[in-house]
Amino acid sequence: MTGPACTDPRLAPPSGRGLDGAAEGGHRLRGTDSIRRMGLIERYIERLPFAATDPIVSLNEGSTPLIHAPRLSDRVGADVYLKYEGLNPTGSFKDRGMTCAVSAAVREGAEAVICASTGNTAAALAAYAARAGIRGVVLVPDGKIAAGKLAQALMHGAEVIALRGNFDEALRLVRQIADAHPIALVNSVNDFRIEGQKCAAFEIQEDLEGQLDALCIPVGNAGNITAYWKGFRELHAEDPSVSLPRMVGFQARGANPLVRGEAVAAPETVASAIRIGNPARWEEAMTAMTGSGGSVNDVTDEEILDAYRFLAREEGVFCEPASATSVAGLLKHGAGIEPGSDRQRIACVLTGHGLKDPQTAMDESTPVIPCEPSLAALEKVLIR
Ligand code: AN7
Repeated sequence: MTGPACTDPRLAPPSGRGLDGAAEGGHRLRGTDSIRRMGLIERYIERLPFAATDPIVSLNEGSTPLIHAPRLSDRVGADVYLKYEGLNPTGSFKDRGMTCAVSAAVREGAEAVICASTGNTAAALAAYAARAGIRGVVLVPDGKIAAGKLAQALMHGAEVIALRGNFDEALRLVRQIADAHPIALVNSVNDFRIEGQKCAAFEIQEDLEGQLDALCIPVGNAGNITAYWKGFRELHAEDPSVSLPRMVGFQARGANPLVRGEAVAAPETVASAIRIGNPARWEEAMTAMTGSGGSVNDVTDEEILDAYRFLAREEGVFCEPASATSVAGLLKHGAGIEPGSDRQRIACVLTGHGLKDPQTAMDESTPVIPCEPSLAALEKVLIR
């Protein structure tokens, strides 16, 4: 596919050069095709349950950057990278699973999709349902989802139902309604979600040439850790020289069923995205962690917020509180590095963008500085 040709004379630069501004024999901008971000299914179609002729619902998700974090690396004594999933189209990793789940639903003739959500799945569902031209319905815990996520779900035209209950209750209800009515369930209990999300493991191993030692990841409903582990295992099965990293999961202290070994009836945490007490992929998450030599631990809200501020202020990377759980956990518990081993490579998954939750960001920051419009007033506040 090539970009549209520029035929509109109003867009032509005055010198009579082309839009790329190149003089005869001079530098020419490359075609947009060569740098275009390919959609996830298109990029990994050979590893996904789709055929080239299938209807694909995509917003060019995936291919997110793996950013080296020098200050975090210093603190940990390893090479730490941030998988910045906030740069997906709706600002979270959920887009990877949603392109697959909605494409499959459309292939099967679905006219509506539904999910329960702590916010990000709702935003992703809403966008992909809009793109597909089908009905989108989301059940969210009333008053417990971040403002950005609610704005997205509403703006994309989903029907947003605020449940007077928590995520676990919402998930139970959507499972029942999808069993009884022709509406496709696209929570991560849907295997297409896992298929899409496993591709993030491929991207990391491509970027690190197959030499990742540990993956630190927040765990809520436990779909993502399940997906990464599947992705890593598939690569390793094809080529044993590609490492099988330790899967190191972290939960918030107030929503830590995997750490306790029992469901949490009334989960509570500032990291609203992972305010989940009874994860759907519980067994698979435990298999990922134990099978890889990893572990599961928890961190307090204060530790999460410390990591959240640290990432923004010292690494220049703004993620939402739930995402900072991976870094808070790494700082507190480590990632299973043996003393005396070679310098390790660790990736922390930053699952969602900081702009998702503006309220927490402002609560955790110093206030703005008021100033009258004069030089003297500006000097007074700036020059110390
Ligand atoms: C930013 O949107 O469950 O362990 O309904 O939004 O795969 O559940 C969100 C989960 C981590 C946990 N970080 O991933 C939902 C939802 C962010 C998230 C998780 C979520 P899973």
